[in-house]
Amino acid sequence: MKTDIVRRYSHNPILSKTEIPYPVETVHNAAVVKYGNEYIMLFRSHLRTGRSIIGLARSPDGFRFTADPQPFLTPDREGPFAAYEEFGVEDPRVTLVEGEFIITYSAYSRNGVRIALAKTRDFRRVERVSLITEADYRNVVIFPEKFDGLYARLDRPHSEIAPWSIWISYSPDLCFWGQSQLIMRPVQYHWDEMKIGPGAPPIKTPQGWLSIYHGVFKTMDGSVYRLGVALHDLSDPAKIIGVGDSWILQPEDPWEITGYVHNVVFTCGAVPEPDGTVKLYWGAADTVMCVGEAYVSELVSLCLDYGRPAK
Ligand code: BMA
Repeated sequence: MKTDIVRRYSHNPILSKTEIPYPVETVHNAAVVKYGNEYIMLFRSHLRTGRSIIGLARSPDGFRFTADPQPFLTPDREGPFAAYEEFGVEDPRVTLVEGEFIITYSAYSRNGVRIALAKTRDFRRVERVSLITEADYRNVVIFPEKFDGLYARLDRPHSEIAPWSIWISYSPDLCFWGQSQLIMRPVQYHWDEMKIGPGAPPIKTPQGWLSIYHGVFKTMDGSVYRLGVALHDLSDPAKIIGVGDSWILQPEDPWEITGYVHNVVFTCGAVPEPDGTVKLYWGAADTVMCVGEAYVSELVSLCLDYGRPAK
């Protein structure tokens, strides 16, 4: 029996390579936001070179998406971003802050993986702003509100010494970031013991900021990517109020278990709805996009009632 707190949409997967009007091999790890009367999805696709680009799809209801005829963001060929996007652009996240959609994505190159930040107001013109990390950072999500006048982000540096943990940093202008602190670690012999990383940009709830993150567990058959939840203090997001002990989603459907990378559910976006539900989007096996629904209050309860330590 499936007891997931996230109820999968019955017509998953909702977007795959056959529906994209230009040649791609995968459709996964997508950000989704509401803009006007539409849901906008920015999705990652592998090309046949093995490198990735970012496409855009639109939907009237958050379930049925149609891709635009052209990709949305491909590696820059000149200018300051070009040297860092040579191997591709991956895993976008989008947050609406003060009327602007802020996009973060992984920029891959021979110099490592960095996070680039871009802005758009209309999902037609996009302006690259800054490369906001040095090498070996991934999974940057921006909070939708500022704290004491500063933007805040969660991210996940790579480190061979410390476990791969979630950090917070702040910025006055989206370019310069600091006051970094480690706020959440993987827990040993737990479903997230190998590494954790921010997933969807945090969602405001009366009890705190709800963060949906991914956790990885190493098995004899490779790594398994699952999703979990954490709750951050409303006025001080560096403070974690609770972390759910159990995962909220794990690979179960055939397209989650088998694909480009087996046993992966990976989120870059979730859309809270006025009725108290959230639409959660995830890339399945790095191959197709899926959606499910959950009650925000149930995810919050999981953090508060069945917690594991944050650190
Ligand atoms: C991570 C990233 C994600 C990917 C996941 C599973 O390290 O590369 O983009 O979805 O692995 O392959």
